[in-house]
Amino acid sequence: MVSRLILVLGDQLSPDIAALAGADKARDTVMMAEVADEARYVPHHPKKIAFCFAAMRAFAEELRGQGWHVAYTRLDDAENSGSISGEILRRLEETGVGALWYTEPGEWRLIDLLADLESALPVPARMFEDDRFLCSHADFERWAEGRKSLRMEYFYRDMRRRTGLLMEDGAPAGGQWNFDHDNRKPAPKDHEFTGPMQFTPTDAAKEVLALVEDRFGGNFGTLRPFRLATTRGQARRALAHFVCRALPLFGDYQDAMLTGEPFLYHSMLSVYLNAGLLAPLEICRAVEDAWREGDVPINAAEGFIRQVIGWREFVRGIYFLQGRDYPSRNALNHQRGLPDFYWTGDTDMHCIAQTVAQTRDHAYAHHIQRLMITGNFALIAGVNPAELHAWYMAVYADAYGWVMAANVIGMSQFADGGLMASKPYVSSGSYIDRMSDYCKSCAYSVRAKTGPDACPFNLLYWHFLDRHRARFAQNGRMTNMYRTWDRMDADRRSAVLDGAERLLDRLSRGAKV
Ligand code: FAD
Ligand code: DLZ
Ligand code: SF4
Repeated sequence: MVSRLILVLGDQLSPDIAALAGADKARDTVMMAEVADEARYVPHHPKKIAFCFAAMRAFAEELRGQGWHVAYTRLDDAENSGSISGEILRRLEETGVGALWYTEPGEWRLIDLLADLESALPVPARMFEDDRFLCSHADFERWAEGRKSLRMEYFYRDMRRRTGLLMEDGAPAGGQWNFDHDNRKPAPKDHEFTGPMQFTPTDAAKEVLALVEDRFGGNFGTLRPFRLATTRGQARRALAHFVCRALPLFGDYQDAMLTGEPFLYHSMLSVYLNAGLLAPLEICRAVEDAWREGDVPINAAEGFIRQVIGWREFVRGIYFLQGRDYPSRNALNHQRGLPDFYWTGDTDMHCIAQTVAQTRDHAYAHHIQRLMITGNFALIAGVNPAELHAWYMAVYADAYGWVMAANVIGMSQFADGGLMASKPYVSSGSYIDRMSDYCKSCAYSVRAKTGPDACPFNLLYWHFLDRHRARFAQNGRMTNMYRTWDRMDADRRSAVLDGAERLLDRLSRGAKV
């Protein structure tokens, strides 16, 4: 019988990952490698690199505990070749095994790299589909076939039926599929947030922190304090903590934003889920159980489960369905460079300064901050979507190609021309004012629509609509926006557009905005 080398990547830390499922502990060798190429292909936030390496080391120990033979390369090992392909070749030679098995990576970049490598390998290779997702490539292709536009809501209903989550006698629990209209409460006052569970770094994580500080300390983002879970056991405790402490109000305040409160009632579980420390059904069942026990309301349970079996699976489906060029699409032909304040936080716009500061400190921002603060600003200012995509890839601990592309290119920037969003997610400052307390402490006035202290979101929002009129004026979901703009008197409209032009000019010159 041929023995095999089983490659496990840094976001494949699940004991039942497909390539391991059919392998044999007695004969096969698992290989894992911390390599410079993966740590540097974008300038990842140091917390992401530390999380990845510490969780990889913990997973290698978990596998050894189960009786696997694991060949593990540390970043600072003298013989480390620096790349996944180099490490595969080295381990093949060292072990003399007869085949390479691996699970499909979550990015075309690595899929192509491994496919190219196959022809140079001395042994046959086999790639297994990543079945940790609830919707396979074939299922998504079947669902998408023949549809002109891809809308998450219909996909989500299929996923509910398929998984049976929150279903009663074939019908959605609570009598409706979606409780989003209950989930738009503005920023709560006088709440005390416990936030996600925090962990003292394990000894293995402490070693990694020193390594990352030394090698990647210059990247954007603060490494310490480091409070993330790095083992499966810790991640499960973080899940239990979320279900008990935050989930009951998750739905109500899902879209809210507050100064100095990065997490509110969000779970911060994406980092564990995307790396394989938790599984999607595991967390959805925990949420459903809490609802069945009467501990959480239906709008919270449904809202959360929709994100996981709906949005998460949907954005992955689009990434793989649309192919390699998807992240470089630019349907609105936006060419502006990413403003420096995305890295420095040095802006008078309090909403952006807050979002960037907590991104720097936690490698985290919640969905509405990503979509309606940094994403919205980039879209109305006309930032190049590929540059923005690269920024999101670098700064968030949960960032991987399969999940980022449709969120940035499709949902946030409308750069796929409306394949996944029926209208662009743009708003003026009034939406931000309604959902947050940011505007109260801002140098700009959210109420001012023109003049030097006018909120930049107010100016750029109308500028965006005006410059893209040919594309959007006929969009039924945007007619009210254009009606409001057209009803404004002509002097006011030109004052808004002039103000926006001046602001864009300041951005182009790198002046503080
Ligand atoms: P919660 O609010 O607690 O939500 C629960 C879970 O639902 C999350 O853990 C996540 O697994 C899932 N989820 C929710 N929304 C989405 C979504 N739109 N796509 C995929 N999963 C979702 N999510 C990532 O996991 N990685 C990314 O790189 C990423 N980049 C994003 C970029 C932009 C521009 C936008 C608008 C969204 C992005 N998201 C990304 C989706 C979402 O913002 C994050 O999943 C969420 O903020 C993670 O925090 P949380 O675990 O506290 O989420
Ligand atoms: C994100 C990441 C980092 C920072 N480092 C490694 C690494 O050294 N070795 C590894 O196997 N994986 C790493 N990863 C995760 C990969 O980049 C990830 O598998 C791909 O982005 C595909 O999703
Ligand atoms: Fe942001 Fe405008 Fe509010 Fe300032 S006034 S915080 S720029 S939305």
